[in-house]
Amino acid sequence: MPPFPADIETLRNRFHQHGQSHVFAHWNDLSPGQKAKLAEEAARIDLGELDRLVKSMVTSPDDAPPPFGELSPPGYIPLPRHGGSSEDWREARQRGEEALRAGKVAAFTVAGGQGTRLGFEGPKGSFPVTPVLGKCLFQVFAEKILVASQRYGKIIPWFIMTSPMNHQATTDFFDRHHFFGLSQNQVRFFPQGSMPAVDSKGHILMTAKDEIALSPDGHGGSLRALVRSGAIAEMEALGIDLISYFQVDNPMVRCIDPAFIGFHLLHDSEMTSKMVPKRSPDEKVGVFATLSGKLGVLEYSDLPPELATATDTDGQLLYRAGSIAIHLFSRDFAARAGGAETGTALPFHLAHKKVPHIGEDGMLVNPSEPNAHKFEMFVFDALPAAKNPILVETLREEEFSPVKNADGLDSPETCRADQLRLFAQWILRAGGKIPCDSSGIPEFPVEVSPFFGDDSDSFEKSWRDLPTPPRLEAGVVLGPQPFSAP
Ligand code: UD2
Repeated sequence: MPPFPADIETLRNRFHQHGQSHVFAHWNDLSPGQKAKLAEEAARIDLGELDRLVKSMVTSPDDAPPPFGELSPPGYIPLPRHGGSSEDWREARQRGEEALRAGKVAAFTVAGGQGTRLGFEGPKGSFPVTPVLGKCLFQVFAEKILVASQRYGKIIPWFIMTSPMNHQATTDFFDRHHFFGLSQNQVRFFPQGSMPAVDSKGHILMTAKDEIALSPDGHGGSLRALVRSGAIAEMEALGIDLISYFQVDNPMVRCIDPAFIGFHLLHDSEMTSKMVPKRSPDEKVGVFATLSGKLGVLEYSDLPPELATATDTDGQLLYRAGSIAIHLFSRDFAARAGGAETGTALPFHLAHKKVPHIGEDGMLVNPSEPNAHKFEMFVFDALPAAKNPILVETLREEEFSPVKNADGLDSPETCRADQLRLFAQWILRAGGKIPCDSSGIPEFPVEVSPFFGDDSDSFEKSWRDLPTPPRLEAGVVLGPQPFSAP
């Protein structure tokens, strides 16, 4: 509960002691409702943490430490078609299936981002993505999780991290759509933390007299939010040992992947990540690298160009292991990295952004240049602390096509094309016929429901079970549609 009105003096004093009293500069002009709102926002800020971050990163940053120590390309488990052992993949799959049948796995989606680049009002998970029915991202994940729950005979709980800014809108959306066929208690929502934006002197920016410039604390905030929200404790009570982590922006992700889970278990790993070979040196994904002996991720902007373009003897990019933000966490490790015992374990990164704010006179200033520092944690920074972290290859065309931008790369249009290509591939591999252009996109849109197939093998099985091959034409949807698209 917000500390208003009883504790308001204590709260204001605290802000005063930390040199942030301007947050309450317009207090006397505010209505009771506005006062309550501001007090509630202010009470959420950890001023001690903010002081430390401002000092070390904004006002007197340490003499730039080298961004990384000794760097080398990491090993990974390749797919059988790229030289991996089919026997190892089979064994991993079986091991993962055992864990699923034993009810050890939960799905976890980070959906707290603001989706600014897409320019979509509302939680990003409510964005329509599938090529015929226009199902939204949340519905796609819900159906995949439902299919996996049925396949392995165990309810797979789904944890969804929202942010304070979109929490209510997200839970309302699920309510309106009857949880897309999942049972309501299979899904848990919790908001991540937020951080205030500060100016170059470390002063908290205000977007209005009653509003602090807050933004979510990054997807790395998911680990501490898992701990602080009680989600980790709940998982423990449910007997969940493994957390299958993915971002809300990628409808092609295998939310539940037995081989991925199996490799994690077989290697006694605490954190396992998927990689795809980078498309080109300048593709905007982080790369996995061994940094001073530890596996980690370097953001694309931090990889020096000479390393980004370096090739090995086969002519492949040396640093090709692109991070597509799909990870598997052991629950105990997530609890540790989320700071259950030691406080925040992940470092913060600084972003320099334009943030509209009010001046001393209370008038809104729209900056033309970046004026604000924002603090964010990245979930992949947990990797170096994990025991036996490993990388497992996956195919981009099967598992990665995020919706990030309104147009161009990683947009609704590219994501639609990638889904269509994958559906056409499944149809062709199963022996069906569908005319496609030279890039593999079918000449008319079709859609495959996860209930019919969520990968090539399950698709082929359903296809074979059909009494007669279906007539494929524009707008055909293969599989039952128990829930209408929002
Ligand atoms: C991220 C990775 C990039 C690559 C790419 C794959 C970083 C810094 N970069 O790029 O290397 O793996 O994804 O798609 O991570 N989110 C929250 N809370 C937040 C911030 C983000 O839940 O406070 C979620 C957001 O809803 C989305 C995901 O995290 O699902 C990705 O966030 P992003 O769009 O900021 O990451 P991006 O595209 O820069």
